[in-house]
Amino acid sequence: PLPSVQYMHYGSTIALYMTHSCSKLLEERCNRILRDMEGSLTARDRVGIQDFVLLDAYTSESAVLDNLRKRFNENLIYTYIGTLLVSVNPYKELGIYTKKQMDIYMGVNFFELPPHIYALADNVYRTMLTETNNHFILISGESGAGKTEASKKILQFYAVSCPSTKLLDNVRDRLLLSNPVLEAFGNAKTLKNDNSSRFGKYMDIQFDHMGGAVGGHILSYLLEKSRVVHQNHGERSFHIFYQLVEGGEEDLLRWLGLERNCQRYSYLVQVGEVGEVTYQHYSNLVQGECAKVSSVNDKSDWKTVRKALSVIEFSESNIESLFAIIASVLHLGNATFVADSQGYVLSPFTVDQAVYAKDALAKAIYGRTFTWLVNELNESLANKDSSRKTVIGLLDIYGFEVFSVNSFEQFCINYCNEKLQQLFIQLTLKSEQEEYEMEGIEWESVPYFNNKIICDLVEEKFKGIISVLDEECLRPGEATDMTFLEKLEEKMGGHPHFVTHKLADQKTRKTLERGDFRLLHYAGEVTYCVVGFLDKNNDLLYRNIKEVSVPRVLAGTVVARNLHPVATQFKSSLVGLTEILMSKEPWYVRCMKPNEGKQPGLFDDVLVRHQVKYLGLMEHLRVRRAGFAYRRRYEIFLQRYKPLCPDTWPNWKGTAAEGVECLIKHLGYKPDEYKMGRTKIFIRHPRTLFATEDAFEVCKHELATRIQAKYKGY
Ligand code: AD9
Ligand code: MG
Repeated sequence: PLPSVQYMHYGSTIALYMTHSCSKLLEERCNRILRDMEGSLTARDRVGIQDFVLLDAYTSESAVLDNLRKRFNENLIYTYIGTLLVSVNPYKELGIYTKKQMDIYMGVNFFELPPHIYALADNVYRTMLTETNNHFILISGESGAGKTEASKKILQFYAVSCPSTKLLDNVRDRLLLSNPVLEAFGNAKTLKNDNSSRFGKYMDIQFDHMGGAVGGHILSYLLEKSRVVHQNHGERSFHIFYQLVEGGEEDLLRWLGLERNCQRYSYLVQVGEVGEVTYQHYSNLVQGECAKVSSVNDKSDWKTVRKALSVIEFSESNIESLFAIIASVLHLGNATFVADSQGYVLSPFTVDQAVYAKDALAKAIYGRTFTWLVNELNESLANKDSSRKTVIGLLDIYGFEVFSVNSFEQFCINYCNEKLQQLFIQLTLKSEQEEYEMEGIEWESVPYFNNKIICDLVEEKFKGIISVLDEECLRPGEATDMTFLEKLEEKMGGHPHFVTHKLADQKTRKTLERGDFRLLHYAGEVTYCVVGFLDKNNDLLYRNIKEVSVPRVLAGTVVARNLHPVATQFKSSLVGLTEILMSKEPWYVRCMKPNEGKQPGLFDDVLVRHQVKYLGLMEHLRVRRAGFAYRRRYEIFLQRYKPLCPDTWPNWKGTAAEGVECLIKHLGYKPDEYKMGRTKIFIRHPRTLFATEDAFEVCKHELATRIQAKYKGY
């Protein structure tokens, strides 16, 4: 028979004991774990504890911080809070993502090995298979904390660990290669991160009932298009432009009329700061330096992207068109306008209007190309077979960010993070505690900061900042960014999370300009400069550019009214996303940044403490510690485990709750290990459930042996 391995947490020490006799292999496995654990016990002072739930001083922020620091200094970047994974960006290669590591984590109980992103990925995968339901992994943290890397590690783990056939390998390659393509077109160097996601990404990986990855689907959220025509000092445009110029083959560049020199393209050369109206700058070619990024190799990335596009089966003609479009954006950026009616195309625009129209066109072209690209990827990842599938969704969005000047883009990005924090709160702190209440489980509630107040401030119908912005956008010619700000002051004055120069007290006023508004986000204060808000929310193209089929440029600067302002569209897409997520089982990865300098080995206490605070880790820990790791409806629990007790097997006549009561009595659950709710059983520690699962495995095994013996000789 199979052995049962149980782990007991006595306070913070871990003991392991075995019941049943073991096979050699399992004995070795157990001994290895024992050795590791003994080692980790003596080394505890040095390497900290791998699950915060086991921390003696679990209510102390300093103790949590100490534990994180200890582990970080030992290159142990992962720590659990129950099944939630905390990850601290090491900013260096750790050699912990090898095939060998993947093998170690495959199919092993979650708490048996040191915390790892692979352990989480494996646990989600196996839960999906046993429970045949859908899951999602919410990866959050501020810009540069390691979300995108985490999502790639998870995808790679599935690619290696899932069953393999020729057909499935094809899907696997496409899933993996969609990443470099999307990153090339949707990521860029910012001051926070050399490979910063400038769009939100939600990716479903679809599995068949055998656990094979059979398809995928990507949803993308609000790409930061303005980056195409303007980047802040020290930042870059999307990677693909540099990849093409630096890495593109001679023939290709000749065909596209491009020179191998980023400096020749005004869209790739930094100009001004956000908020400055610098249209005239664009007309002067070659401004300043084009940001070179030491951690990014455009040439080799070009090769990867080029190859990926072929594997994903983009046709050669589509690939050519794609690069022609990218080149056309660069060429467009170099177009200049002069106020002279002699020669030249005659246009009713002023120079500024012409430049504005040009930039709008460039942004529109790039934005639509990106949408097209995502559609093509989805086409290629689509699973044509209609059999029942379960999915694991990966959510990797742009993280919370604060720059010295923040604009409409940061407003949208930070609002998105606010929404995800709200989702996290709802799913963990709020619903968890409400469930105990509903189930009649005695519970001392844990207070937490609910950021709903900030979400409402931004998105509330008729009242929120987005509504005010939309209203102003409906008054072209009259409304300006400043009238927008005044309206905000009128409506939001007195709100505890909103302040402007006019509304502020004397001390705060000194830190604000007249054109600023400041939001107190859950993750910290951000001061937004209103310049450009109306314009970016409208995202208008001059109508005559939209209708380029009209042969002549028509007189007048009529603009098409945008019936779907950007922020409102974004808001609805986030509502849609929340609905998608709410229908699935959640798992969390909370990523943290150890320092602002992208430095390995540097643990900035103040910075990390701040993240521990706003990520709600302390509250989560308290709820976890006091709460129950596992809960199941009586019917489901009984159905699965009833073979373990002669009284419940094969059929139980009474209510499901009574059946469960009888079953767990037989299994010897101690009173403090579980609680019976109105409709569910709550189990405090995973180990209790593991023991039951192990017993179930033994039982299945015995049953199979008996059946085999019975039919021997038939
Ligand atoms: V943003 O919100 O998209 O701006 P992310 O996605 O949170 O941000 P990202 O995953 O891109 O951050 O990580 C930033 C950089 O940190 C990476 O480019 C790596 O250089 C580095 N990083 C992150 N995670 C790891 C890791 N597990 N091991 C080594 C890492 N380096
Ligand atoms: Mg990212």
